[in-house]
Amino acid sequence: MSDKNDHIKDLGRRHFLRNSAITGVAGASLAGGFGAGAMMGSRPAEAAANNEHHVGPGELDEYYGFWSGGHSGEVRILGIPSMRELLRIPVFNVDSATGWGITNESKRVLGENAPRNGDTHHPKVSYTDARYDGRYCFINDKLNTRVARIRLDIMRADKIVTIPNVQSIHGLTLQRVPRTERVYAAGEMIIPLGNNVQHMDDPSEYWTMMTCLDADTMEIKWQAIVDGNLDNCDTDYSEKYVAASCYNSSRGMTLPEMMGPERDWTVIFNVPAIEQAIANGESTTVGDSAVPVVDAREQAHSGRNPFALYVPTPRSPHGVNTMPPEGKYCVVSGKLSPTCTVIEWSRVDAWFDGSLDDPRDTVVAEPEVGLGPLHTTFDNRGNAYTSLFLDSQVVKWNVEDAIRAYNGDEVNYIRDRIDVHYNIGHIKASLACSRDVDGKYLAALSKFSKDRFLPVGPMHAENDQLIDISGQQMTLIHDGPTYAEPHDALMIRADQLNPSQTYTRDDPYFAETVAMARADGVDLETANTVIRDGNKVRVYMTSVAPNFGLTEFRVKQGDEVTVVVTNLDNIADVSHGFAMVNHGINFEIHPQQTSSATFIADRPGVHWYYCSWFCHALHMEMSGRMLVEPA
Ligand code: RUQ
Ligand code: CUA
Repeated sequence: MSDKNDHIKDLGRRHFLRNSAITGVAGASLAGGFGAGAMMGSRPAEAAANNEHHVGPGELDEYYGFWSGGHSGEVRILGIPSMRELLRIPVFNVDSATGWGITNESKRVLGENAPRNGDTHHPKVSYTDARYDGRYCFINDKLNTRVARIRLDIMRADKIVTIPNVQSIHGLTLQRVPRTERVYAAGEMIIPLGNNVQHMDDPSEYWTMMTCLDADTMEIKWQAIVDGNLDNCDTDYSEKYVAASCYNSSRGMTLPEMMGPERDWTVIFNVPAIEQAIANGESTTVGDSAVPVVDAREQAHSGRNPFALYVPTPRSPHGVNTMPPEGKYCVVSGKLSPTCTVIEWSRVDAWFDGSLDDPRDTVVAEPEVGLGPLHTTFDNRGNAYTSLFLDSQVVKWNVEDAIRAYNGDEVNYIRDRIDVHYNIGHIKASLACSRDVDGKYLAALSKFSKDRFLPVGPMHAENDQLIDISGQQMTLIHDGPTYAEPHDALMIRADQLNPSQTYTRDDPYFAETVAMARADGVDLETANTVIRDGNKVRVYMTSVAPNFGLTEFRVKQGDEVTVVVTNLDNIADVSHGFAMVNHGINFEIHPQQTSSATFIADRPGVHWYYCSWFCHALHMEMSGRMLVEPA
């Protein structure tokens, strides 16, 4: 224990690293608050408070955390405050342990020929009345321009949609009230409309779009073409607006071109106006996609743009976060500007209804917070917390005081700063995207762990830190090393989720496999049989620890074999696996689940299959033989 504390209290080392990061942007001007921050950063922030937050063996956590898995392509569930990793949910990737990407059921979700990797950034859990309802988690794939929906009863993706007409989905957010009916997906990269090769060499013809999906069907409702590009996004607490940051308002192709302007913007889409226009038939389509598209670019409208409000925002802004619990303000974090821009949603109403003229008049504060502000989160006491990538700090500031300062009052809105290790990206406080915001914990996702953990070669762990924000001062209470590369996280209360302990036999996840069995005249719960259909062979078997219903089956070389296993065990946690040696087949079969996989039996001889999830004292013996007769 004392060893660990000595290790993390080695402040000299952290100071060295933080100061060297600042040197990189020497010359940037910073207002008051920063000096105080440097001072506060030197207090021993890692509390002896560890005990208070300790979750002992056998104790359950207070919150579920949903973490994106970045370019691992998955989503992870952590327990908070222990930061124990509870589950990895494979989404866009192939998972050796569960057979995701290998089973027929997962291939139906993924698409047969879809890419088997991805880059997950922004997990969002569905809402009813701006409170988490525990139904779905939505996640974007920046790499292959997709959006997935994960069922939170079984923790498996049930829909994956490729978004047409855009490249790279980055920002992802959800409608909050009356419930999540819409999912918003922000296209980041700009391309010619329809990727028309005629415009390949003319970047002035490159554009991107905001996409709106129906959360229930996962069909695409509409797209809106915008000026600039789209980065992060968030909705208000009505059903009206979605706001997105734009870091490439100049539509540059190179870094210097993208960094050009002092101000880019926040674009705010008027959803009812867009949907009304589509209902009136005032939309077009692009390329071969049938999705209705509206034009929200300024050039398309001679008067006031009915679809989008562009609020000038300094500079290359990044995070967009609506403040709970009422959703009065939206905070856009400045990245290359040491400021956050606070937009008041009611003034957005005023701009769209014509009672406000200057888009900048929707801005009610622009506090200077520190270097490299990326994302902002909130407590339930009127404070915002912004991640500072370059300062390697979290800064706590008061929103109403920042508004007073913007109006000319002499007031210090900075409340506290804490060092994080190192170079933080996303930040999220418990329940901070919902009405139930409770101001207890804050997850700080740091991009570099440097010296925080034992070295494991050139690839270092990331460092997800947990900060207690319940008091005046923030207290660091945990480091959590994490595998490449979570981008974002959210925490919901344990009682807001009610995951299934076993499958039910009528689960739609394997309904098509059940229908296939029915067409073969097979009752999955009793039959252990082989059906031949030309050179297609379907092998149906049950599993009950420690036995497969079939200990051998016989096929011919070249047959396409589909093995379907139904786990009749009904006790939570008695899972089996089906692994066919030398055939790359392995999948999970949890209690009451049916799973299947298809492969070619291309080599004559004896091929063993075995159970791959340790299920019983005789688990090793839970096996059988596939006998392949030569052609
Ligand atoms: S982004 S580190 Cu993909 Cu959410 Cu900001
Ligand atoms: Cu069944 Cu191991």
